[in-house]
Amino acid sequence: MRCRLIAGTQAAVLMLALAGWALAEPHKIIFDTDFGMIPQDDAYALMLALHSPELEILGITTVAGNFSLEQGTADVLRLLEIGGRTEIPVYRGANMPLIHEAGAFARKTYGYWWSDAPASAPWGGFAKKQSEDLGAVQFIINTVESQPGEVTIVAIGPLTNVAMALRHAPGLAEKVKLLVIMGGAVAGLPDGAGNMTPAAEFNFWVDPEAAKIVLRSGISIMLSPLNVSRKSNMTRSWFEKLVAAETPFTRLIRELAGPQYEADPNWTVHMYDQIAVGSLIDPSLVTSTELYVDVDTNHDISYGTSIGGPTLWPGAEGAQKMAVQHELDWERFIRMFIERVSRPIPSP
Ligand SMILES: [Ca+2]
Repeated sequence: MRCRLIAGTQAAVLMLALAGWALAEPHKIIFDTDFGMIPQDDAYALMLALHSPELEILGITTVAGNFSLEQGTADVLRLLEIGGRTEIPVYRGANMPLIHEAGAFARKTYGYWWSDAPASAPWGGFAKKQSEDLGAVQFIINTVESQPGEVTIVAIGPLTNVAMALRHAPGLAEKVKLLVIMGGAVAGLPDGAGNMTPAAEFNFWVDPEAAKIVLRSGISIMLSPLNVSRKSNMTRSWFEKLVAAETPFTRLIRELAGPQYEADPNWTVHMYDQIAVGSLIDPSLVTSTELYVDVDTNHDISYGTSIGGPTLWPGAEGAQKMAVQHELDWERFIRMFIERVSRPIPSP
């Protein structure tokens, strides 16, 4: 009996040691986001990141994209409050793309990146938590330079903040451990049509010049384009599993995303930023191909379009190779996502 107890204790100690080893080196990440409250994908992606011990969020940087900078910042502060994670600092970034000015098309189609309206109150009211005085670009520079080779940037909005950091701090690209980007659509792989124009994806289209600077910078990149997003399928059945538990996050999801499923039982949505975060947590969830990827910055019919190919082509000199995701183990991904997002949130 005593031997069994000792063996059991040793096994427990070994398991704890292994668990400790597995969690010993989480990815230190900067979470760069054009945030929007649920049902926006950035909010789901942040919930997943907050509940993943493989990731340590050093700070959140906001950028104009889905919504204005002010709205995105107000919403992300509120989500951190709901999630009981107000210790994570939030830094306000670029409120406009580098060059792209909003024309009539931008104003009547998807996205409020151009808006200068004051932020509306998030679900449950404005957070007590405030953003930091330091700007997002300086935070990115300071953080990467103080820990060279250790910081991963997860960029799930237009790449304006990252491009500005690279421009202001020569040599920064070599000090970033990894850059995970949700952006682009690659026509050379299946499911590569755009979602903003026939060929351009939203994040890259909002700030094509920034995307081109970042993609050509020499940073090690994992690209999560629309090709892989389109392998996801968030049906009502999965949604009901997601909101089955009772937590502050699932209550928020039920209230803000539930009506879409109630109005149409066949409603389904893709996941975008969630997959970028998930692929960092567990790279085996996605299949990638190494391609050169570049962005068209000519102000004409293909503005903001990303193009990928296995070898360089005329005009793409200076483009770099990166891992381009295109296949997804959807069922394994969504089961992980649901289990993590619906985990209990400790009371404050
Ligand atoms: Ca986003």
